[in-house]
Amino acid sequence: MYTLLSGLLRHALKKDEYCILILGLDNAGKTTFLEQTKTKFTKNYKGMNLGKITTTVGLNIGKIDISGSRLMFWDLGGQEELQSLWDKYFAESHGIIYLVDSVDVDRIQESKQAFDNMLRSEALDTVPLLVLANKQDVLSCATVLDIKKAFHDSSTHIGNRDCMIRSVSALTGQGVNEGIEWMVKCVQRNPYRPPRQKDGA
Ligand code: G3D
Repeated sequence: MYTLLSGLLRHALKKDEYCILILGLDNAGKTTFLEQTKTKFTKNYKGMNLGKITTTVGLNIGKIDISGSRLMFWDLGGQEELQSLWDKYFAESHGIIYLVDSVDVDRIQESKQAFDNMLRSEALDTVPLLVLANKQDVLSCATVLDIKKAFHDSSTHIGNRDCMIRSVSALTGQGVNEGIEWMVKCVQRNPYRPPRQKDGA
């Protein structure tokens, strides 16, 4: 009886888990975005001072629980030499959040190039993509329309997967909730990448 009950309890506590990669060039705001996301979606989370975050070198990991699922985030370093490691994580991923630094207009083409390289991977064919035009709190930044124009011809590689571009400020939190809520809906309805089952604790 105890075994049956504890088995049922374990089953009831299991959560669907999705792995979301946070990608983009170095300095795009990936780590700030991850910290902001954890702050917004984790009760009593006391994270880092968002203004004091330094660029991702290597890997940062975070998790949140939302809409009955768990999202595991992998924030990967965006330096050129680290971009070649991104594809090692593609097969395991359920969604991609790609950050563009809207202030550093001189690097928008470089960012688009890294994005196009990423899209060439067949391992991402069915994976939803959320492109975030970050740092929209800065008055002089490129608008989301400017970023859409710059990324326009990437759309030929997108195919049928869910894709959205939206504006965000990882620093102030503007647009973060909406982006994460869009992503969780996409991964939950994607039949091609079923979730992993994890204990809810
Ligand atoms: P990365 O992980 O992609 O390399 P970080 O990027 O999160 O380390 O951010 C790089 C710099 O951009 C940081 O500033 C950070 O504060 C800033 N930043 C990130 N997101 C935003 C944003 O939405 N608005 C503004 N204004 N700045 C942002 P420093 O000065 O530490 O280099």
